Amino acid sequence: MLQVQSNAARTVYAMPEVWDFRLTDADAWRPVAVPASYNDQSADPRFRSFVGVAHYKTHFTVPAAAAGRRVVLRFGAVTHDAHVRLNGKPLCSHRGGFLPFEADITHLAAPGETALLEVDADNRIGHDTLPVGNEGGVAFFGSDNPGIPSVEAGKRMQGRTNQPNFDFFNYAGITRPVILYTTPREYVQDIAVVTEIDGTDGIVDVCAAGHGKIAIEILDATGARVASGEGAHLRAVIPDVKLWQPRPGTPYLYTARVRCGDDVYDQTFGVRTVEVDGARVLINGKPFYFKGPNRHEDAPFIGRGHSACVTVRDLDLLCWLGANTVRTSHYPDSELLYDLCDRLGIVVIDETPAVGIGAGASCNPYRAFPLADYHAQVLADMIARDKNHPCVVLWSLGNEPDTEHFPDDALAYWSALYRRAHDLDPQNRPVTMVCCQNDYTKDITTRTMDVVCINRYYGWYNLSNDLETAKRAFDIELDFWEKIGKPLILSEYGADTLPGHHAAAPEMFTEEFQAAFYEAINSCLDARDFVVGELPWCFADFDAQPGPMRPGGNRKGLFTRDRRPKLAAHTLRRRWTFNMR
Ligand code: GCB
Repeated sequence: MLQVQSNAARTVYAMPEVWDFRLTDADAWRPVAVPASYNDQSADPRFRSFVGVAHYKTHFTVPAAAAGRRVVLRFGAVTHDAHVRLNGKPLCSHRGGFLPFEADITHLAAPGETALLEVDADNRIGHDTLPVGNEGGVAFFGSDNPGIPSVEAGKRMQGRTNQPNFDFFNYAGITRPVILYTTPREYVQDIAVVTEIDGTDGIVDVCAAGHGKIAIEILDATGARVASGEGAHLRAVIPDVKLWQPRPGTPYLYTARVRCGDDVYDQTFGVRTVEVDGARVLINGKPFYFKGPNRHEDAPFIGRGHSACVTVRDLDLLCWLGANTVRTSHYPDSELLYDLCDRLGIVVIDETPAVGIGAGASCNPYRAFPLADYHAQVLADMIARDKNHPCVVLWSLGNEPDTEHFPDDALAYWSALYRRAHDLDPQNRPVTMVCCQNDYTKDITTRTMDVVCINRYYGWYNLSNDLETAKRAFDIELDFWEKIGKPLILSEYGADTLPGHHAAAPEMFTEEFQAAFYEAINSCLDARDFVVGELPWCFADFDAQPGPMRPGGNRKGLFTRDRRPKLAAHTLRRRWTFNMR
C-alpha cells in the first residue's frame, strides 16, 4: 500500500484533531485527541482497565474541490480491530492494530456535504490476535487454585478477558493519523522498486500498477532526470551511482516518479543491496554490524500514538548514541519512522506484531491457536507497506514464540512464514524470527533463519546480579551458535534501571549495574566474528502491564521515559561512536 502523498496531482485534507469518544454506550461522549491511544487521556481508571469496543465519532466535510476526483479515507492504524461507519452505514473493517487500511468513499460522501464518521476500536486480545492474549479455558502450567501462587489461575479468577502475553501496555484506539486524500480517477496503485549494483553503476527496476497509461522517470536527489520510459515497467542503469549507505555513510535517495493518467506519485528509493554471506550480513557488499536499541512506540500522554515530534527526537537520540540500527519491537511502526530512517541512514529490522505465540501455554499453540493464515496476511501487509524503504534490511516474523516444547510444529509454522516473506518481498531481504531465552538445543527453528536473532538476559532474569557467571554461561551458548555457522544478532539484552539509583558496587537496578551489564555482555560479543549485531533492550523506559516486576513500567531503557540518558546510554555512546570494531 502506498503512503499518503500531497503533490500536484494528489491533495491531502486534515481531519479533526479532537473526536468524540466513549468507552461504552452507557457513557457520555467526551473529547479525545486523534491520533493517540485513548488510555492516558483521562484520569478515569477505566480508560486503562477497559476491555472491549470503544467508540469514536466525528464530522468532516469532503471539500467541494474534490468533485470529480477519487476520495479516500485512510487510517494509519486503529488498535486492535476497527469497524468504521460512514453516515451510519458500515464502510470497512480491519483486523490488527499496527498497519494502515483505507476505503474509497468517492460515491459515499458528496463533496461539499458534511459526513458522520464513526469508528469502533476493539482492544481485545486472544488466541487469534497478534499480539497474542491468553484466554480462559486453556490450561496453563501451574495450579487452578489462586491460593497457590499461580499467576494464570489468579487471572482466571479475576475473570478478565484481556491477558496480554507480552510485556507492553495494551494501548488502544485510533493511534495513527486518519487522512482524507484525493487522487485523479485514474491513479497509481502500487510501486515496487528493486536495485542492484554493477561496478560503479546502479541498476533500478521499477514495476508500477495503476488504472491508466503509466510512465516512469528516475530522478536524482537534485531532481535531474537519470532515466525514463513509457509503460508500467522500467529497468534502467544509473551511471556512477550514489549508494544508500547506513550511518555514518551517506544515505543517498533517488526518486521514481510514476505517472498514471493525470496522477503522479514520487517513490523515493535507495540503491543498496543486502545479503547474507556465510556468517556475515553484507550491505552494499560490505560486512555490516547492527548496533542500536530496540524501540517501542511509547510516550507520556499519547501512549502508542503517532507523534512526529517524538519520532524525530528519538531518532536524533539514536544518532547521538552512535547507533546505526533500530528494531521496531514488537510491531510495524508508524510510517514516518521509515521515512526518517531512509533519510538518516538508520537500518531497520521490521517486525510483525506476532509476539508471545504460545509462550507459557501448556497446549500446542501451533495446533490450538487459529493464527497461521492471519499471521501470513499481516506479514504480507507489512511487506506491501514497507517494501520500498532502503532502511529496511531484515524482516522479523515475530518475537519470542515457543519453539521448544513442540519443535516440529514450530518449525513447520515459522518455515511457512519464512518462505512467504521471501516470496513476497521484491527485494528478497533476509528473514529472521526472534528467539526467546530457551533451551536452544531443543529449538530447531531459530537456526533455520537467515540471521539468528536471540534475546538473552544472562545476568538479569537468570544468573541475576552475577555478571561473571553470566558471561561464562553466555559464552557456552555462543559456542553452540558458532557451530551453526550463521550470522547472529543479540537482539535483546538489558537490565531494569532506576534513574538516580546509584551504588559503588554495581548491583541490580542501579545505573552502575546497567552500564556494567552492557560492558560484560559486550565483551563476549567482541570475541566472536559471527556476531553481527547488538540491540540493547531497550531505547527508553516504557509503560507495561502493571505487575510486581514493573515499577512504573519496564525500566530497561537507556533513556528514561522522558528521554533523559541513564549512565549506560553514555557507556554505549562511547562504544558505538569511538570504540567499535
Ligand atoms: C523480552 C521481550 C520484551 C520484554 C523484555 C523484558 O524478552 O521480548 O518484550 O519487554 O524481554 O524486559 O523482559
